[in-house]
Amino acid sequence: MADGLNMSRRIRRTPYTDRVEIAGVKGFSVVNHMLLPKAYSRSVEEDYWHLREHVQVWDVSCQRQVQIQGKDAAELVQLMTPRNLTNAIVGNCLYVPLTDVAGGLINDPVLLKLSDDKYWLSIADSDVLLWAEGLALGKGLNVQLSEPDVSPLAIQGPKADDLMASIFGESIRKIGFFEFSWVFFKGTRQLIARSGYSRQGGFEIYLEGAHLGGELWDTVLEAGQQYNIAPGCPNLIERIEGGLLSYGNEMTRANNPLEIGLEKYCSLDGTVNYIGRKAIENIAQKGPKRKIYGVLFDSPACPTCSKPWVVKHGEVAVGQITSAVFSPRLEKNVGVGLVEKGYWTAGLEVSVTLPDGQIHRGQLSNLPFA
Ligand code: THG
Repeated sequence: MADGLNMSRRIRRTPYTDRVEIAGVKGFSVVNHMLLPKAYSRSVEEDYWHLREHVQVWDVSCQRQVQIQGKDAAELVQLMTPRNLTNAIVGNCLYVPLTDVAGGLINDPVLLKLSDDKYWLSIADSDVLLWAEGLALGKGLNVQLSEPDVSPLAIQGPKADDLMASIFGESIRKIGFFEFSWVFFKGTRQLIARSGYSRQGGFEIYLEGAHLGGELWDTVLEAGQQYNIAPGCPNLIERIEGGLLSYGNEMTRANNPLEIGLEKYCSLDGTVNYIGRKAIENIAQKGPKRKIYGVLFDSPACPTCSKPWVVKHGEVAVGQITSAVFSPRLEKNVGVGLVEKGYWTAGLEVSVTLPDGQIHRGQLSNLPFA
């Protein structure tokens, strides 16, 4: 299998890529047509332990912002998500599923409310800007849509607070979970949120101004020396254990928010109008046919899940795994995927068939894994 990417201009570099290369990046993925570092010198297991103990800096510029601004901005944003945004206030980050008319998932971004008429959708891997453009055009909404020059840099791990306070001052400690505030960096105002794609705590700096990327990276790494900082990337082991879902893997447009555990972000009482409302209310009434579960299954360490793996209970196919990895902490493989109705019991005995034909014994688990 080819393991190199042909680096054309179409695969966009980030404001940090020069530094990421100097730091010894060993491979990339592509998200939103942009590079996402996937590994440096250490193994995914070494990175996992380091992330849980220290602090890491991640180039997550591929979490692109879709900026929605104008008189009808709030209306468009509410139209796009089942989550009730009535009480959202400036300074909030909100995890928002985006749905199509059938209730299928378009994306699962983080929404930032910058002002009453200005929002960012910090997106997972799909072309939300085009969807928003089409909606605005079709509905005749007065909005300006763009992809601003904003590139998030994540600072994740238990030492993130100390590191960030040493750079930006003690006030960053007061930022609440999924809230943002503003700091000054090289004479510019920058947004910092307490969020990120790990369960270890940390921040995301939404750097505005690509020309500042190198300086920000250097500042963070220099200040991070005393905290044993390392360059890293979203860690597959930590993400699966923590029950963080990945658009394109655990969910696509064939899935609805109710089956992937996002019902708490769906207004079902008809108080807000959004695309897919009828479909989602309908699914809620009947109950979803599938639900997301963890699967804990025996060694040896499984390979990368690049095609869903069948999960059986006895001889019956009851679901499929869409992401999996060996957890050195649980000393078993951890997987995540959809399970058919009738088999929704944590602890249920199952088997997982890997691409090489090997069958591993396992059991269903609630998410996140304990
Ligand atoms: N940070 C930012 N943008 C992103 C991601 C991110 N865009 C793409 C992708 N990640 C979106 N996916 C998720 C999934 C889960 C969470 C964030 C982004 C998450 N959710 C909180 C939780 O599960 O505890 C819920 C917060 C809430 O209540 O609103 O952390 O990582 N910028």
